[in-house]
Amino acid sequence: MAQQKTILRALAGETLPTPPIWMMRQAGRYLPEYRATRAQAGDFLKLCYNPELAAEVTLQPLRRYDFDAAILFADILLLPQALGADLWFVTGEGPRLSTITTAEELGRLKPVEEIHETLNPIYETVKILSEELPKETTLIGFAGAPWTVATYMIAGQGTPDQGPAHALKSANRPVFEGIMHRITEGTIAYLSKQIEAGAECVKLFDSWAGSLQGDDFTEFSIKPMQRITAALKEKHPGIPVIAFPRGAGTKYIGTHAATGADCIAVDDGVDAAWVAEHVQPDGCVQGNMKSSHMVTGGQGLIDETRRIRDALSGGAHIFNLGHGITPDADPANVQLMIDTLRGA
Ligand code: 1CP
Repeated sequence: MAQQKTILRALAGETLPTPPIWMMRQAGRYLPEYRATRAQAGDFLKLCYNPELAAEVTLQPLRRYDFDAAILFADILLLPQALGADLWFVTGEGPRLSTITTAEELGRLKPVEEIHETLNPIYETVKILSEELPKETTLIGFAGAPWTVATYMIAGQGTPDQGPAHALKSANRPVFEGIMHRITEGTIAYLSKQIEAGAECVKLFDSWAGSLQGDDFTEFSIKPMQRITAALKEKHPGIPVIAFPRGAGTKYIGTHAATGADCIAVDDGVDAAWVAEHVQPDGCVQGNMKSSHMVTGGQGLIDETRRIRDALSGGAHIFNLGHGITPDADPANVQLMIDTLRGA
């Protein structure tokens, strides 16, 4: 039977009359119903590990908006936790992890086969969603790309310039590469299980790819994503992969071929017309509306939605933001974006 789901058609390279749409962090703090369910769960991590409630928050934005995809509600830092790192969230500040910077600490990480003991509830969430989602909605699974996950495991928290990870890369290359290798293999195992549980597409978030310069970008952003993509496609033929090397700038050119991904997600640091000329000829692209329009709304939002849609109308495109929607966004602006995209 011919593929009917719009997201999967775009991922296969089809140019659609109107691009399908979903939104990074579509389940999140800008929605009052999300905040209520998180309170019911107790905290963010309890919400991630509660399959019924995680499925519920995944579905919440779909009740409000006619999005074409749902993204599993989880976090990229659950894999480090499954590998044995301590993980907690400080309210108002963000994630904290125990750090891995020495051979001894690397040696204490759990083997990849043991991650599922921690991650089984996530696969259960995927299973629930694959049963409950409307038939036209695509279910997206995800993980962090190895470089981005490594930056958190090495620093123990988010960092403005990923300094600690860059420092370890220079000071102790074997330990740095050992961490990258363990994350890469763990990500393949984690995403394989998500696919077996019902994810129809997976996305790799390399949120901090932009701080990798020169050969490092190829070695530590592109190559690990290529290895994961190839392994997943070998195990699950035809599974579409979205790669998001955020902040790549001109290095977005050629990333479809270099990663093997079906779609490249682009942030808002590159112009849609430039993306149409230099990236989209190689395959589907996703993005790249500024998240701030979800706060400010109005004619600016309308003009930008049309501009990006029209600039990328000559090829396969999934409409999305360039990064996640922020907690201060107005839910009404999301509806305005969808109406504008599908209207004149
Ligand atoms: O208080 C809360 O409710 C926590 C806020 C929150 C949410 C809603 C965090 C903490 N994670 C999430 C969910 C989440 N994270 C999803 C769910 C699906 C969706 O709706 O999109 C996804 C895909 C992520 C991915 C993620 N987590 C990334 C990659 C994408 C990106 O935003 O760059 C990163 C870097 C993280 C780490 C993380 N988790 C949470 C925060 C606040 C952060 C960033 C911390 C930092 O760098 O300081």
